[in-house]
Amino acid sequence: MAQKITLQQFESVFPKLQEALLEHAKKYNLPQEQLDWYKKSLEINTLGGKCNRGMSVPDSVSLLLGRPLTEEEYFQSATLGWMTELLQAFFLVSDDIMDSSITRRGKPCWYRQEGVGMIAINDAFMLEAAIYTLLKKYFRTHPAYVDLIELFQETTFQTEIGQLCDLLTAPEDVVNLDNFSMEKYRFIVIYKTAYYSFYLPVALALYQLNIATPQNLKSAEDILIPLGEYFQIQDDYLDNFGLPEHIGKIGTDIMDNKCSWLVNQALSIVTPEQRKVLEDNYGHKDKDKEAAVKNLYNELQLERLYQEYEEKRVGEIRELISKVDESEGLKRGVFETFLSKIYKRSK
Ligand code: DMA
Ligand code: MG
Ligand code: MG
Ligand code: MG
Repeated sequence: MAQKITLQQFESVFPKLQEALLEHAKKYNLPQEQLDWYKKSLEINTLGGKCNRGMSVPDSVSLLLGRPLTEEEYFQSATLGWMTELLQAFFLVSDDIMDSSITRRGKPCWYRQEGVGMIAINDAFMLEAAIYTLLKKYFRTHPAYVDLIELFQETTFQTEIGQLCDLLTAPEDVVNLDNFSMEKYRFIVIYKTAYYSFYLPVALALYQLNIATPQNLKSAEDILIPLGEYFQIQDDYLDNFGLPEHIGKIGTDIMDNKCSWLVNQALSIVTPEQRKVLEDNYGHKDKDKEAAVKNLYNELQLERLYQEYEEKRVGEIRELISKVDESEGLKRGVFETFLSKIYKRSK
């Protein structure tokens, strides 16, 4: 039987990795002040989240093996898990600057913390670099070392093209609702979220066990990308309908002129008068205009529309999971676990 790890077990690996990263920086005689800064950035930006992505690496490895992990297997998979959390930290620090966000994980965004400001840009780069420092230290002799490096690099690029499309579709001060479409939306969310959040952890698990093949990677991708798309639709829904106390962040999509799932749904059902409300109020850094859009979303009953969508989509994903060919080394449980962690989430 596979064994699920707890957040506490997962977090207990972090200090060792942090120590390895600081030791690496010390080799360059980095002065104490900068070492302390790096340590603090690693802690604040990498810890304090749900760790769904990171923990899914050891969980997937255990499910694939069908038994609890040995200490060595656990350490390796948790280390790969923490690398996905570092990648996420790198994306979130930069995403919050680009989205002018206010809070993250219930605290001010890193770039808004005292004395940080645009130093956060360099901190983001250092969080990314930490992935490769750890890969080299712990996986240099692993048969899949090159595959692991390439996977992190490719996933990073995929996320960056998703972010590029997200940002270019949401220009500041030029609101053109004709720019939005569900087709563009799908591209944005598949690249900015689905690859790094869903495909990456499972691909890492397959590589760790040396059982990755073009076939099983493709089968995993075929389910994990729709799962990731559903996850980002939840994120967009929660941006407006979620509680900041639950999601740890304050929604900014309306003011940021984002090509969000909600605005696309609204556009598909509005009357000409309601469309005018969107045209006049969407995409401005103005609380009253934001409130007007929120009122319209309520009038259009987008909350109900989302709940209907969720039921339909989850049914389709369950169907996909039921068809997984386990003879390729995959296990349905890997995908079921992902789905059960996010179904009807409120945070
Ligand atoms: C998430 O987009 C994508 C990345 C790569 C962080 P988002 O801006 O909707 O995320 P959040 O709502 O967490 O700021
Ligand atoms: Mg954001
Ligand atoms: Mg963003
Ligand atoms: Mg969001």
